[in-house]
Formats: sequence, C-alpha cells, structure tokens
Amino acid sequence: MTETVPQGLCRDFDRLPAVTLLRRLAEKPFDLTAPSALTVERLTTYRCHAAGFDLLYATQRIDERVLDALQALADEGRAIGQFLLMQQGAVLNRIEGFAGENRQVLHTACRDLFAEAPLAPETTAQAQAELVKLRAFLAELESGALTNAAGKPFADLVQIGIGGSDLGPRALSLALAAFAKPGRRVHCLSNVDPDDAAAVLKGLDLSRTLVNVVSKSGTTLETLTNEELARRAFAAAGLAPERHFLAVTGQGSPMDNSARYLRSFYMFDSIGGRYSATSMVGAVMLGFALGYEQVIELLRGAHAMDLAAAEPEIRRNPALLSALIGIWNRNFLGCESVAVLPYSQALVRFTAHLQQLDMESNGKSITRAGRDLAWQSGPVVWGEPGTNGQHAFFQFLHQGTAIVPVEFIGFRESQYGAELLLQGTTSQEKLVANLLAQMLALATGQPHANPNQRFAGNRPSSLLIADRLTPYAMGALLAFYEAKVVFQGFLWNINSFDQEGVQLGKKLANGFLAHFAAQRENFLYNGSEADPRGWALLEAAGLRAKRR
Ligand code: G6Q
Repeated sequence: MTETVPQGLCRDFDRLPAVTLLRRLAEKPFDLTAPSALTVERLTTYRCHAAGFDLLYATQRIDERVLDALQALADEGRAIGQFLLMQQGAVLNRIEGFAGENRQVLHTACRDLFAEAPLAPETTAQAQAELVKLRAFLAELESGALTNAAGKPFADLVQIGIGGSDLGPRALSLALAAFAKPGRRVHCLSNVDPDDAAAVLKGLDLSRTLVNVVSKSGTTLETLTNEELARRAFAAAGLAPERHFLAVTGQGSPMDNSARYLRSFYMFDSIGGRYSATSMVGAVMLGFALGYEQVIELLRGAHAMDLAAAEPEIRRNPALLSALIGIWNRNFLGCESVAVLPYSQALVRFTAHLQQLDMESNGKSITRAGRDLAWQSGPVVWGEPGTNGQHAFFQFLHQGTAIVPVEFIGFRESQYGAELLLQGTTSQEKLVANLLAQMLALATGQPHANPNQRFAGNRPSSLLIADRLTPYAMGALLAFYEAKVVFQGFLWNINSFDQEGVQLGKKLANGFLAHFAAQRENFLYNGSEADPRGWALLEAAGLRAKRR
C-alpha cells in the first residue's frame, strides 16, 4: 500500500473545533498550588500504563474538561487514523504540490516482526532478512568462525555515522551497557572534528577492532571523511580494512560495495535517519555489544509500545496522551521548551537523541500543504540526567521567569543492582526520592515571607516510570517518543519526516571547502558562485581567505 493521505485527513490545527475550546480552558488552567489540588485520587488515577511503563500526569495543569477536549482534538485531527496509515505505508513524508522526499514512513515495520499479519509486510520482510544476516554474522563471531587475521576474536567496534546514524544507536548503547557481553566494547565516531577520531581511535587495538560505517545515503561528508581516516589508520597498522569494516547503507548507495566490507547490511528509504535506531543502523552495534537476543528484546519492547500507540482512547495511550499534553503546554499555555530529565545515568545521551528526533521532525514552519503555519510547532527540547541537573539548571526550572514543562523518566530498580545502604536508604531510593520531590516542588511551590525563598509552583511535569531499564524497556521508551513526536506532527499538520532546514548550511559549507582546497593548490578560488559575504567572513575569522 503506497497511498497518500486521503483528503480531509490533513486538517489545519487552528480549524479544529477543539482548539477553540482548549483556548477558553487555558484562560484558567488547573491550579496545582491549591491546597486540595493534588488529592490522593488524582495522584493515583492520573496514570496511564503501556508496555511496562506508567505515565503519571497528575502534576500537569489539566483536569477532566481539558482531557476531554484533548481527546476531541486527537479525534478531530485523526491522530490514530494517520498513525495507522503511516504504519501501513502511506506516503506521509511529503509536502502537497511541491518537490520533496515523497516517501513512506515505516520505522514501525522494523519491529512488526512479532505480529501475525504485519501492517507493511514487504518492509517487515526486508527488516527480517537483514536480521537473519545479522544473526548469522553474530553467531560467526561468537563461535570463533570469524576472527581477525591472527585468529583472535574481535573485542571492539567503532560505529562511524552522524545524525540519525549516530544519536539513537549511541544513546541506546550507552543505555544498555549494563547488559554488554563480557569482552565487548563499542565506541562512536561522528564529528568531522579530527580530534573526535583521534580520541576514539587512541588506545584501541585495531587488530581486534571492527568498524561499522553507517550512512543511508553513503555520501555524508563527516562519515566518509572519518571512514577514510580510519581506513588509513588500519592500513598504517598493516591491517586490511576489508577484513575489519562493516557497512550499513541504502541499496545502490556509493557505499553499497561488498568488496570493500567484511559484511554489508541494508537500511531502506522508508526509514528516516532519526527514526532508524531499530533498523540495522542500531542493530549491528547493539548486536555486537549485547548479543542478538537482546536486540530482539529491544524490538519486542518497541513493538509493544507501537501497539499501545494505536489505542484511540487518550487516557489509555501514554504516547498519544503525552503528545496532547505537550500540545496543551505549547499551544495553549505558551511554553516554548520542554525538559526531558531521565533519573538514570544510563540515559545520559537519550535527551540528545530526542533533540534530533523532536526538533528535526517538528521544527517546521509550513503545513503539509506548503502554507505558513499560523500556530506554534515543536518546542525546544533539552535536558540532562537527574540528580546531576538538580545541581545545575533546576534553579531556573523552579524560579526562572520561563515555565518549562518537565518530562521525568525513572526506574524503580537500578540496572546493576549494585546498591549501597547508607543512612537507612539505598542509592536507588535516593535517586527516586529526589525525582518525586522535584515533581511535587515544581507543582505545588512554596509560599514564603522571604521572596527569595518563594516558589510560585504551577510548573507542570509528568513522569514515565518502569521497573528497570532493560533492552525491552529501552525499546518501549524509544517507541514512546517516536510515537509522541509523530502524533504532534500529525495534529500540527506538518511533515515530521523531512529535514530541509539542514540543507542551506551544508551547501554553504561546500563553498568554503572549495576555497580551502583551491588555496591549498596555491591558486585563488574565484568561482562564479563565490559569495563576497563568505570571503569577508573567512577574512574576519582569520582563516586566510584572500580576494583576488
Ligand atoms: C535524520 C537525518 C540526518 C541523517 C544524517 C546522516 O533524520 O536525515 O540526521 O541521519 O545526515 O545521514 P546518512 O545516514 O545518509 O549518512
């Protein structure tokens, strides 16, 4: 099925009747500071469960009337209808009437393996075929059938990729390091900054290192530069790169050349970079680090959340509810950013992944019909793990002039279970006690005679909590945010799947590079495309640009 969005599905946000109602309700949002606001009943019933996670949302500025209006918004904006069309292969990555990527959006097909009847069978079959290749490769490594030239097992894997080919896999591998197989380490190299490569390669025994080059297009400047740099390091060490280098790329891309790689895996056009962590983009590195079974667990968790995300009742669908609460805070309460604060050190790069997922998807100013937006789209997303953040920017969250809604993420148990009982509590208890305390403090505030010790309160937050950050839970958490982001995009009527906004800078960088290359050849570059503003900027920056 490759149909586009049926007429009437892309409806402008400000024309949805629920928007008018929500605007009225936002004039007097629920007061979290009122003495009777956070009742036991509210705290225990404003809770929504799926795929091992509970979403606790009593500390948001919403009540039953707002929830009903948000349900109406989801229904009128056909949030679930569009989500299902996406999963079935509709061409949602497009701007009506204008040139663009014109692609299906099928990241959920990568984990629809456990369904009897996959929604996009062709793409799921492709994903399955790549998994079969991966399982065979990992089994060869495990059995010792595949070793380095000296017959020793591989111990390290360096993933070279950037953006969507880096952030998700990096966040996931850090999140799941507690489950790594003994003797296996993974590293990520993304930046074209030569110091990134030097730091990553330093100290590695290259003879026992695999390099996984990940680029869907096979043309990305940073990735190709780092690949070449790594190939030269291997060659300089007397090692044959084709015995160490793996590729994950699109079929037919310039990197689709099996002679240059020990193994090649494919990713497909219908899976956007920032949505690709559960494709081979993440699976190869995670498979090396954790083993094949844990990759399947990750996919199982993601699939469970995908299923939950298809539930039309917002009170029973955490991803949709979270998307709608985000819209309430953004479009009706006027909050310009959202902080995602995991109380889990393992999620140290997860917010960075979400920054790309959310801001590259929903940082848009036109509708899917190419018209200027008359409403706000995606907020700024930022954050760091707690409790570290408490000693840094929480002052701003509690007493700053901007209201920043917070999405807390927590776990009831630690990953390693290596606990210390000190002063009557474990470290994990200290961690979650702080998390819950922050939710209450932000919501209720504190009156005080001393204005400097006054907390205004009414600072909204919610908590997504599960038992333990396992591969299954990580998959569910990843899919939760993927669904949240696309629901918001559907309702805002924007294309959450392209990224034209990154093109102009890339193009201009090529102009500067042409200048540097020409300068190295000892003649002055004076191409017709040379922009006097570029020359002036090079001069001002002391980068030895000269005008002819
Ligand atoms: C993500 C973007 C972008 C992309 C990188 C890497 O959605 O498309 O971040 O992932 O630019 O692209 P390649 O995988 O093609 O190297």
